[in-house]
Amino acid sequence: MAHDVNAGSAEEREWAEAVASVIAVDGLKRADAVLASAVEVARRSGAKLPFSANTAYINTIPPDEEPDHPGIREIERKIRSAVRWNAMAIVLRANKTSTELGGHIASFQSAATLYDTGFMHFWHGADDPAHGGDLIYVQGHSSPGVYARAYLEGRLSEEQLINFRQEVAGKGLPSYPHPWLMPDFWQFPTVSMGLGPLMAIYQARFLRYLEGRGLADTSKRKIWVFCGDGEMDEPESLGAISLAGREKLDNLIFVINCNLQKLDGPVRGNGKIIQELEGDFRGAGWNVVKLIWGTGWDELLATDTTGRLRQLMEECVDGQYQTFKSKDGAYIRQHFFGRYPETAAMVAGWSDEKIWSLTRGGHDPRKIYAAYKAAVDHKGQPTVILAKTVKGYGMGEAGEGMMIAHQAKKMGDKPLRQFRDRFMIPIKDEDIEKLPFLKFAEGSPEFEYLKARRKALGGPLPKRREKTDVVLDIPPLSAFEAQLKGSDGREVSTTMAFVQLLTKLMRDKSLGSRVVPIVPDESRTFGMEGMFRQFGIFSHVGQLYSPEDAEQLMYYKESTTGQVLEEGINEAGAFASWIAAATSYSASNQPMIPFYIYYSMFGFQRIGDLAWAAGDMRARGFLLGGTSGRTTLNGEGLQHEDGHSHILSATIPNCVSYDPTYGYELAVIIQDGLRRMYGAQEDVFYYITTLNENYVHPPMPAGCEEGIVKGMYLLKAASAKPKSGRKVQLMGSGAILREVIAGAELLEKDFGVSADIWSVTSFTELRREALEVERWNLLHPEEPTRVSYVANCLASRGEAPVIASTDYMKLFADQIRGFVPGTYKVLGTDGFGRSDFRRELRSFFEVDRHHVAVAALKALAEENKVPSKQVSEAIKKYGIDPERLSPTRV
Ligand SMILES: Cc1ncc(C[n+]2csc(CCOP(=O)(O)OP(=O)(O)O)c2C)c(N)n1
Ligand SMILES: [Mg+2]
Repeated sequence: MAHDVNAGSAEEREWAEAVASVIAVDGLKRADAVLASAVEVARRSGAKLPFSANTAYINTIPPDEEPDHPGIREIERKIRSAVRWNAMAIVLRANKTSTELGGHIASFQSAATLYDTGFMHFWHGADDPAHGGDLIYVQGHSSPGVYARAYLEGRLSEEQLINFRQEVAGKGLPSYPHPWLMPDFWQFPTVSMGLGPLMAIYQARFLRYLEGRGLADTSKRKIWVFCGDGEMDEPESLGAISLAGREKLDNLIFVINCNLQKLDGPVRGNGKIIQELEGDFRGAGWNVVKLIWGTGWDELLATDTTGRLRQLMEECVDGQYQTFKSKDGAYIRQHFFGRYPETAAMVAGWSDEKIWSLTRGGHDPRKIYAAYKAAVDHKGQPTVILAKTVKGYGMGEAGEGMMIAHQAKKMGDKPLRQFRDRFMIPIKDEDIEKLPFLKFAEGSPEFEYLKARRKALGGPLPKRREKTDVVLDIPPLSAFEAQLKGSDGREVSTTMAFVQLLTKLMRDKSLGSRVVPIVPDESRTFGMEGMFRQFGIFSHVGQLYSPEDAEQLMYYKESTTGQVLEEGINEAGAFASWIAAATSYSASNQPMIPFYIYYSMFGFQRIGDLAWAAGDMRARGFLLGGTSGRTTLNGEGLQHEDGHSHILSATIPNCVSYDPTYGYELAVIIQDGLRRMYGAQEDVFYYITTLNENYVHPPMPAGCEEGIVKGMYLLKAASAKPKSGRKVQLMGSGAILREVIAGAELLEKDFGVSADIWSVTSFTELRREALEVERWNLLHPEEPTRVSYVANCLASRGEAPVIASTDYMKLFADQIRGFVPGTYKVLGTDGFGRSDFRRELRSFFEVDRHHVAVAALKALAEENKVPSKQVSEAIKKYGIDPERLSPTRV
């Protein structure tokens, strides 16, 4: 509207006048329709239309389309003021003696009314089974505001508020939303910026999947996501918005709190974050609701016949808007309205106070209600609400609109009093310093109103379900007979064994429909294309084309009831999908069994922070690191060959990881995982590496199930009676176990050394158990000493040096060093990968049969059981160049 109708040629003026008169007489909607049809004529004729992704810098919903706010406004104001006060007091009290604990005041103060309106009027709890409950992703560092409200509702105690950020004694509250630390309260960990928006988009899509698959009615549920405007800088925040638009996720609502500031300073000091985000989201197919100005501005805009005020609003950049709100009414009169005579005249009769009291949209309950209502009613698109607010709203000189707002955790006496006065908080002067928490007595109108609102909306929020009450029958191990009996002489990979096992599980009567195979465009890599036709690929529109391979048995079938989630080349999105499925037992009371299979190299190191969040969220499901092993995925080279995903998985406390060699090991591990996660409902998830190397799989030896699960079992006992101590114990995992077996043969044949062979399915689990034992011994010095499983296994075979070789960095097998009795030598694939034949790579990384044999002889030489000369002989015999550079240096 900043257009001057008097500019341009006579013809242009005529058109502009005509548009202005349609707006004046019939309103904006009519003008939109008239222009849209005129523009369509031009577009069809090939006219180069000017492109703009933006609408004017005013509210999307005009005042005459705002519904009435249905709440009792005065009671709501009192409640909101108490929430504001308590949220601030939580942080101030925690930081009274020192600022060691930290915390944030300014973010929630800018968003208080945005949350309040949701809690009071929109967000459904899960207590009403006919609804199912909305899912709210709270901005991480706004948590004090959510605690403050839960306290008023009687859900948290004063002691808990006092112990904000003091959790160790067990009566405190976590800094941010963490389901791990508050499992009956927080549902979604959001504080690592960008993960919340990404996870929420896939959550919204997963609810559609549950619906499409006929497992749950999720049609009434909405996903609400709160993020900061600074947070939108994260690639993860915007990375999946086109998916939400494409999939028409009208169950998804983003509320972006545009307080124009991030941590250090302005988000877009020289620009306008709301206009930028509007363009991004509109381009991605979203419904955009801009919530910029509070009610006070309506009368000014209504008299803006020249368009000067709109022009000014548009011209003014965010850095300047921030400055205005850190000053006062007089400053705004001079530096904002004063820029043009027309705008100066608009407020000439206004007091400075009246100018100061002009609010931004995100602080106006009526405008927020209108925006939320428009969002929940909107069909066919996700909605983003771009709400303009002031960071540190109400904090005055302690931080309001100031650069330091984000980290302000102290407030002086004067700003505290001003805060109290501004929000009409009933605390006397003499009490203010004590920072008492406000509470409404039971039976008071405020308390009863709070209770009644939540009751009408299906119970309290946030609230997390810890266990599902859906009982599943877990198949016995014998269900996986095909894997247990070996491959009958055929050469297959553990990946093939896995796909067979998965297919079998998908046909299981009890669990089958709950299995969710997830792939990031790698089905054919893993031989899973057979599943397309058998189980279908989920698509909300089904299949609108006839696929090229329609004539074939295993054609590319998309379907509204499809079971496979084919996420495209998108590991972060696929992982977010996995998280939604793996936590569905909690968010939807629907236990689902996701199997996400991917290139192991593009797993933890690519999406590590999401994996950490999955641990926090108590995800239950399976991750399959396919094509794993630095030397086993041989042809693909440096950026594909993974020799460290097991190091990374070991950092997540509730991630149970395995590196199996044989199909039967895989079957035992997966069956045990099903039992633990879906039978006993333990909050763990599994990471299992699989291989693309083909070899013969033996049948399962009797009695090794327990060892497979615990992390090691004796695969083969030393054959001969060892001559004068010529014995070693060899350990191996994954593909390299087979090199270890071959190494044992060389030792026997070439040097008369016999070897026990251990298949180590999990060095990580062995270490964890041993650490627990060690800790127990430390704390119980006078009790009989306990022995770890790994030490016990090795000691049971008599004293002999131990040598381990794996396809991972040495650190992997080194994990158990402290628990191995006697000499321990570790081989591993430290360094960058490269392409070659497997044989060459294993020699290069010094993990092959020859290096196993040399390391074993060296260990024996150190114990004077063989002469050192024999080690040299072996080095020579096996063609090893002792002067070659180490693989970490080339
Ligand atoms: C991945 C990540 N990087 C950095 C941070 C630290 N951090 C916490 S809040 C914040 C600024 C947030 O600004 P904004 O998103 O605008 O939120 P506001 O507080 O203004 O509402 C930063 C940098 C984080 N939590 N996560
Ligand atoms: Mg911000």
